[in-house]
Amino acid sequence: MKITFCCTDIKSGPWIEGLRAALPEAEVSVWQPGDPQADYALVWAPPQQFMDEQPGLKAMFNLGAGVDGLLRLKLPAGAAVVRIEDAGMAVQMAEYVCQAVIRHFREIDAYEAGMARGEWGFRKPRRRSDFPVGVMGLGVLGQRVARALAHFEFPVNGWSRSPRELEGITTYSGAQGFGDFLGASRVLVNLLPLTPDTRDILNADTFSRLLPGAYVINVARGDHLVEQDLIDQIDSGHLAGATLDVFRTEPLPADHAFRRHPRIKLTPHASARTLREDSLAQMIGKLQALARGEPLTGVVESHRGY
Ligand code: NDP
Ligand code: OXD
Repeated sequence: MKITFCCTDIKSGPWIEGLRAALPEAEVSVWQPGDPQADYALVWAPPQQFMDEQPGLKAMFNLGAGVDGLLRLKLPAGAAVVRIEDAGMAVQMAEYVCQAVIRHFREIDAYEAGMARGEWGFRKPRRRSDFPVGVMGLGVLGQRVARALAHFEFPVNGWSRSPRELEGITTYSGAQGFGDFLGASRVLVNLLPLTPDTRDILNADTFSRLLPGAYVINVARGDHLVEQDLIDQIDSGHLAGATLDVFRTEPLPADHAFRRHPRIKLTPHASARTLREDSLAQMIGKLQALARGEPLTGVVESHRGY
């Protein structure tokens, strides 16, 4: 079996070593233009030239959960696209979203600012029931996040493309369920994949349907969010603020308006990192399953875009 590695901005050494140690019979190399045909590839943001030169790939393993970057390319016709399913990302996402929700709900910023001014004082406790959280996307990450929020006793709503039943979560689905989902939510968490249906979904119309004083958390993709709509709705007071981990342009330009907005909190696409050991173990298990002719989970359905 020949495996090639074509990942932008990722140090190849430890991945190659891990593959060679687990699959000693495989030929593993870092892709160079002009290389012979491989059977399988590990990819992250590969160039179109890679796809053009590897038409016989049987499967590509994406080094992330989101495949929007890959599906923008013209892919080899027979290659399955396999994405990371959890592999340590879901718990990170749950931690990140819970801290953002709790920080907002408990008014930690205001307490910290008061302490920095030399004050000592209490704020009136807010009612959890006044902060229902809506999670857009109930896949591997969204479900974990919804469950973690429910553990902290927030009322949790979830929205997905097809109907889903999750204990303790009020679920909505499809375009027909979107309005009711938004109208029942005061904190909106985005964990959708980026597809033609979901691009720009965090826009003025969506925000206007949330409960007043809503808070937005975008941890999926920057292209989900219409940036100026977010700023306008925060400045108008309809939204209380936002936590953003992903951006239309990454790295986020140093002079971007988000950087100096007092009600927007930013992190550099760090909410759930790809963990090498966990991800390698998952990919190696799937390569072995493929070699045995077994079916895989996590295979992207390109007609859906995720
Ligand atoms: P999954 O594919 O497991 O889940 C996707 C969910 O979105 C499913 O519930 C799906 O519905 C729902 N969905 C898709 N399209 C629509 C639509 N048009 N309307 C309503 N619901 C829709 O993905 P993951 O949970 O693994 O990952 C989600 C995203 O998180 C990734 O695509 C990526 O963009 C982002 N991500 C961000 C990271 C970061 O560090 N910031 C790290 C990792 C991922 P259904 O259940 O019906 O299929
Ligand atoms: C991913 C990501 O999709 O890192 O895994 O954003």
